[in-house]
Amino acid sequence: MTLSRRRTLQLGLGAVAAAGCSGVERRPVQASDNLQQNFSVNGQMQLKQRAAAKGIIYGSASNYSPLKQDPQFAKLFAETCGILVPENSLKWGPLRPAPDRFDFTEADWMAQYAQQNKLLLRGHTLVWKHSNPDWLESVTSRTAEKVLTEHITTVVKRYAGRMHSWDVVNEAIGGIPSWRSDGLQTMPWLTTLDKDYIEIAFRAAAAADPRALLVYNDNSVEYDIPVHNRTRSAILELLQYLKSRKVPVQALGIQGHLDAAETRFNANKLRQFLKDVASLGLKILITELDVTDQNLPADQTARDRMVARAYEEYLSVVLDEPAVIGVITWGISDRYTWLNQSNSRKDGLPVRVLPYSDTLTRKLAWNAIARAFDAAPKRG
Ligand code: 9MR
Repeated sequence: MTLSRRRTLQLGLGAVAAAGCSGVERRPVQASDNLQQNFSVNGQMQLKQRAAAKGIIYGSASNYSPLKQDPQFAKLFAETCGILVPENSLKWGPLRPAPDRFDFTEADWMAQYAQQNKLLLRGHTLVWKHSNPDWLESVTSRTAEKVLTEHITTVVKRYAGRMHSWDVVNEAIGGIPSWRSDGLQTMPWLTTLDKDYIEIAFRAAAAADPRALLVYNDNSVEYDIPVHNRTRSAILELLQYLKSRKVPVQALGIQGHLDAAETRFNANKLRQFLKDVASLGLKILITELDVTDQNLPADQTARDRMVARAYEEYLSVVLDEPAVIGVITWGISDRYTWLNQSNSRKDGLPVRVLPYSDTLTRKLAWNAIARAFDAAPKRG
């Protein structure tokens, strides 16, 4: 097994923790939990139009091959979304097969798809601990700053003027607890450059494209559980530190990998966190929203309702905060979702986690998202 493949598998475990299933016991979920809730939606507008009516951007991540090889999906994607995030094509792994080589084949195709379909484009991600090529392991403290800066400069310049925003640094803190008091997680750049890797990355990105919104993106902030409580504090401290050093970070990306079986959603704590972030002068984007149904009962009607409820409950809280300017789901259809691989169900039933089913029909999750946009206050 190659190192990158092993990393991808490990990611599944990290992401489960990120989704709030960090081994803490949960109340068993009842199929009858929310049968009274009404998910009715008025009118015919698509999600992107409902969001835009409130001054909010809605869109989704997608991999390259579904957009390239599945015309029915590609058409639905363009109808539904206002922004496209290449799910994997801009990560170091696909982009940097060798230290002296870049492969922009997939990313360029996706940028062109976005342009042809009048979608905004969002970059994910310039620094992450996963999906790195094996050769990155051999970068030393002596060369690290040069390697990191050259990568960011080349990639960001290539799409300069065409990127709405960039996830400059992804998941420096969220997920498994760190041994450091600042919460930063072990990864190659921390080993070679210590905390400075974050500042170096943001300054390089700003110099290469002064127009893109530069985002610090992270997970594990939604629930009232120890790991999420710690993550919220550590992210706030990091953002305060970066602002105090005039580092050009302009927004926080909150991934939003939710768990429909998690009952410890604390709206007040989340609202306070969003307010604290906004008070630093930062915008907020929900960047990877999805709702795992891994621990829900098998019954499809009940499952769809519980997933929908999690979407609506979460979005109705975050969209109340005016600093939240965009919502991106991590996929639009159950046909293509990482949760099919990483958080699949023990009973083997296909997951039902995104707004459209695997046959590309709307589910209650679609209604829930539409309702949250319809109810959101209009941005100024
Ligand atoms: O959905 C992505 C999956 O296809 C990849 O195999 C995986 C590893 O690169 O990354 C997944 O996306 C992750 C995102 O890049 C960062 N936050 C967590 C996402 C889900 O694991």
